[in-house]
Amino acid sequence: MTVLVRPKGLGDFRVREFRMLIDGQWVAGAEGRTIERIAPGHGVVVSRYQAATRADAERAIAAARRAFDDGPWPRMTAAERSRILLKAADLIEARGDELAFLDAIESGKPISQAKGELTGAADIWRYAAALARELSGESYNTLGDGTLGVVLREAIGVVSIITPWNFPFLIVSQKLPFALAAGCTAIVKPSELTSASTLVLGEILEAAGVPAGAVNIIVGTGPEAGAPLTSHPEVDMVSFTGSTGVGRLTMANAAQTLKKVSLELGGKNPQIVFPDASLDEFVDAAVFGAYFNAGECCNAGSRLILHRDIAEEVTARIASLSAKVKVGDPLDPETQVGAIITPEHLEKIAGYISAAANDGATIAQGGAALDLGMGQFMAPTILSAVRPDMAMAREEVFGPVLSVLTFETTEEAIRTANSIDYGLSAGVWSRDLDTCLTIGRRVRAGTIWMNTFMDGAAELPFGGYRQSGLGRELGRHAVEDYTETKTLNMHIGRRTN
Ligand code: TXE
Repeated sequence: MTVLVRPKGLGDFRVREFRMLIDGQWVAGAEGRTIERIAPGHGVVVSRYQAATRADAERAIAAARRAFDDGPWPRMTAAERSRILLKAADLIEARGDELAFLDAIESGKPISQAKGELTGAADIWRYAAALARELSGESYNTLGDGTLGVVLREAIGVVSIITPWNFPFLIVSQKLPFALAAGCTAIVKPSELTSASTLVLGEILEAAGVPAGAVNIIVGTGPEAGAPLTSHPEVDMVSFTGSTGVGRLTMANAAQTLKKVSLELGGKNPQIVFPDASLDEFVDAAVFGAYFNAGECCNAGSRLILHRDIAEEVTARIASLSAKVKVGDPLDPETQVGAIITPEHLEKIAGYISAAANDGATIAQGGAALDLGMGQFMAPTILSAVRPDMAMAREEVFGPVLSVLTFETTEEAIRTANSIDYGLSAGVWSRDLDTCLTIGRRVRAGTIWMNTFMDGAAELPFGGYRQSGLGRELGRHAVEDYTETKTLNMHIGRRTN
């Protein structure tokens, strides 16, 4: 039996109304239309936004362009930009409870988890502030007499930042502070389902001293407000996190004017487990890795590849631990798995489960939606006897659903792990160093966890192979991603040949 935490409702909470931030002004959309967000865990409207049209997106792009071409932000010293980013980090922490609350009610994630994400996000802003002062180029005085070569790193210009609903504040924090550290200006479009915390970030950046127009934030649907940000000729780069399908569209749009694109897309991440692994630790990590953020996570460890000798025992242990996971009210501090983002998404998850069951998979735990009186919830689900060719084994379900596949030889495990279009992350569990390193080198994914899962740090690059994306976020080169390289080739003295 799943442990249920029934939502208590939002008490005297009042719907929050938000405007957009364009050129330092909090404005209504050109057409005055609004978007309402219904909280996935409580079933009531919690936020109302101004819906941006193409005209609003173009106004925001023009503001970011002016702020880049003529404004103070790109012309400040790195030390000045760094100081402002550090102030922003302090203000994020000061308003951390409010931001976490907004992310929890709009996305349905547990409040305890949202608070952890806010702490992590503030740390990323500080890391970007430190990197701002490290940005440097190269010089060559070895090119022959009288020649000096200098390689500069210049801000790439105007950056469009488009983010999804699953980690609203964390994902914008993986992009915007690095773009700002480089001296870029930006237009940010959060998901229309979870825009509140990003709009509050706009207030924070104003208070920290980011000049008008350097960061513009618009809210709206993808086709209306997002698409212009990916195709407009005055945008120099697009940094996108979301589905692989929209990532592909973004790249095609950006190709019209050959913009740089950075894409963080989907994943269907394998965890390969050998019989010599510490199974106690693995079972804990498997449950956490699969159900964290209700599985609405590009890094979800949703594809277990278990050695045949331990498959039955491990599946039974995971099923029994899964039954103890507390599912329900995102605002209850005890909750471990919150609500599903929309009713349509819940249906999509249920559809994947029934298709797999019809195709021969066995539901070892869960398998159905949970009626908690308000909002939409899904029971943590485990499917065993999943074959590598099933959609359940290959596609991103984006729900609390774990598939169990099996292997006999290391080669077979590697082949299964690499057999899909994604390559975001993977895990390997074994006490044998050779085994871990063999998997670590041969599985094609951007992050390989060994005897752990889902740990991260601002210092460690994050991103995917193949259709999981293009480019890396975080890590010490993160600011460089938002730059162009310029060569100054100089002759010293009189040129004689
Ligand atoms: O993502 P979208 P959605 C996956 C996951 C999920 C599915 C759909 O499988 O079930 O994607 O989620 C904006 N031009 N991931 O629909 O549509 C959109 O408004 C420009 C994986 O939310 O990709 C939002 O701001 N922008 C993922 C952002 O793109 C457009 C995280 C992402 O929306 C646009 C989220 C367009 N034509 C979902 N259409 C991960 N890897 O973490 C939409 N957008």
